[in-house]
Amino acid sequence: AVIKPIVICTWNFQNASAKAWEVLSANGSALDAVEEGVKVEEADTNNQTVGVGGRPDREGRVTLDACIMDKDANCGSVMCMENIAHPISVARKVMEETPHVILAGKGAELFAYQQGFEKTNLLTEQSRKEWEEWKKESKYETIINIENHDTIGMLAIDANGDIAGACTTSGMGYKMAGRVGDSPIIGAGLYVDNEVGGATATGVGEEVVRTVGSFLIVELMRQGKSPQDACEEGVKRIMKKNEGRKDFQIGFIAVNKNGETGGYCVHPGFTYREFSENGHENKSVESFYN
Ligand code: SD4
Repeated sequence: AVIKPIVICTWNFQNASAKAWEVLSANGSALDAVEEGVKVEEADTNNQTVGVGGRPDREGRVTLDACIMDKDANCGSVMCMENIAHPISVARKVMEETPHVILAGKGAELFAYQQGFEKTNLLTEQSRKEWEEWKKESKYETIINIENHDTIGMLAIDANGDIAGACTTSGMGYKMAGRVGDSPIIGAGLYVDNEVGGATATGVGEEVVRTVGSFLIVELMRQGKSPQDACEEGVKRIMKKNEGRKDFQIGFIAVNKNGETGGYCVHPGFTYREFSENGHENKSVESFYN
């Protein structure tokens, strides 16, 4: 089969997918493409769900989660890390420079400094003000699709046909201190198997962790399901454990080895961005509820 590079990412992250496509079309690796791609969103201070500018936890601290996975099933992850602007790059360093897969909290931050990352204030004026406002009532609830973005999860296939993925988030706004979602957990927020394909998730992480969602979707593709059918089954598996519950959103996207893609979500509103030689498109996704 002819190999056609492709990149997809959760939500309509146009700049991030364009950056990844730039890397892929210059014959770069899928691994470089997903790292460079999601870094665009980590750096964007207007995006309050990823990287710098992300919403803080209840104590006012911005704590970031990210993971990355390559074609050889190497993976790296940082969770609950403060003061570092590009958690995805630290996750890649964990993968490449340590004997470990996950570094958490202060240990992850210390490792980042040792690798030459600079201390950065992640709390923007905007996010600080909104947190002050939130504190007045301290009412915690998850809100569906409020901004039409959330975690960025990205999957790419390069000119060699190799697959890599990355996932990065500031997690739920006003989460409890120390809370970790699905995004830095290999198998939950992201999974790549170079023989089969990859999957990644956005939305309420607790629900994705319960079913090890991304791993499930890749395994379903291994058994012969299309990326679309596998994503649908992934969401249905979650909804089976949450009968009647409507108060959370989850979106999955997936790509298989042939470059076919798919996505599915709980509530309408989730989209994914696809970039290939056929151009780019913001794809709307069917949902469990309508
Ligand atoms: C998480 N999937 O931490 C991420 C993003 C999120 O509401 O904040 N969801 O669960």
